[in-house]
Amino acid sequence: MAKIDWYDQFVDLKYKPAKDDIVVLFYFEPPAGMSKKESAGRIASESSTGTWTTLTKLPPRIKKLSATAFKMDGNYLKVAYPAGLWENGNMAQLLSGIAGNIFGMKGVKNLRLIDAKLPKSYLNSFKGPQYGMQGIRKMMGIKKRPLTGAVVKPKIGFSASEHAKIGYETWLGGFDFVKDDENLTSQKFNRFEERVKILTRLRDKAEKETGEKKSAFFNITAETEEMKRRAKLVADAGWNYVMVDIVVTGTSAVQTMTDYCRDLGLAIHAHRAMHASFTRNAKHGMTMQFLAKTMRVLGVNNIHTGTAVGKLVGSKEEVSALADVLREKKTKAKKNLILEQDWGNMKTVFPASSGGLHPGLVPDVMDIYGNEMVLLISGGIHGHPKGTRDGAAATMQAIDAVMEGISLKEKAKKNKELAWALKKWGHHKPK
Ligand code: CAP
Ligand code: MG
Repeated sequence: MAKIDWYDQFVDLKYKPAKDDIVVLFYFEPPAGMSKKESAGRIASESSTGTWTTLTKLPPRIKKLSATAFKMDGNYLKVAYPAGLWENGNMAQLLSGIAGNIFGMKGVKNLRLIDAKLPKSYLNSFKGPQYGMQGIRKMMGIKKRPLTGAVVKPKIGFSASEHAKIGYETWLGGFDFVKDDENLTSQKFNRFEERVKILTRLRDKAEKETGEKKSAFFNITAETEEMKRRAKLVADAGWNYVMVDIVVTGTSAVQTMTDYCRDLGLAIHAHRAMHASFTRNAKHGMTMQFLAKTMRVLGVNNIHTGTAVGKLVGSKEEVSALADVLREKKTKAKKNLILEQDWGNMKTVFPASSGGLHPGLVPDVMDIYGNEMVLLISGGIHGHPKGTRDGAAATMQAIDAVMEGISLKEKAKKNKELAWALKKWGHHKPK
């Protein structure tokens, strides 16, 4: 009786990956009644050239393009994918292969894509970030300290002029960026054009008064042609950043916008709203580490990476692994968290730490990230007893304290804004 399936041809525990193979690390659990080997064969087959049954016609090329499950270590599986499977420069196609049908197979009870090691030949088919962290620091005139920003809060509901005034207060308190929230775009009460126009005027005022470069992350999230229109409007008003919600807009829209913004001299701040729908479950979906890797390859300049101590999930280990993916020239492997990755000349990306932060938590976050990050404190400045400007000032004082190597308590003795912040929040870790 002819064999009904050929999954076993996609498993070879003696296989040594070729230099230009893409190697993917998965966490997997076979369903009851199926061996790990049978499940591994299904993963490698369905994400490359196979299907559920043996086929009558099979040109010799197929074997060369087929993936190989080559290493199993408990519930961790490595699969090697020949270079010929992938279209250079097409990130969406990579995801439709290694992060496509396989999540829905009955041949796995759980499956999580942890990381993929991209060979130079594939990596070089993408442009990556146009500025890198050093380029952004140069653009903003900030040599060492973390860059700072705040979302106007409540996240939705202010008019454009009310929004802009809070932004001005944020800048006068010493912050670098005023950020739109992920779900603020161009609603009736706060039209995008209006917001840009008023903030442009107040930016010039704030720069004159402070002598510092001030910027904003305008959320251009929309249909792609509309995103281009909004990006152009922002660039024409002399700004250097826009923000894109990279999960809800999608991989190809992000690829379009990084190219379009490159030509406009605009950096992209990547918000990751919706990521937790597939990154949060430790047994199924995809890690934030891999999502962050795809975004560095596509060329965003900052991306949200969590706080470990704030209101949103993400462990200290995951947060520091994420920082390694974004900031290193050669990312070292961390067992079952990230694979090694030689980034060649691809520039770096700022991790953005945000979510439930306030001045009292600045040392905790800087302990994880050091200075090379964008620190976003929003409710944690607008909720300051003396208002936004003092909230921002309190945060800058907390950053200074960490960089001077003194405690916040010590610093607060001569900095009343910080003292007020500690009086309200202390070291509170929001849930
Ligand atoms: C934070 C925030 C950010 C989250 C996103 C919010 O505000 O603006 O969107 O940080 O999460 O809407 O919650 P607060 P992440 O500072 O007031 O909490 O950074 O994990 O992607
Ligand atoms: Mg937000």
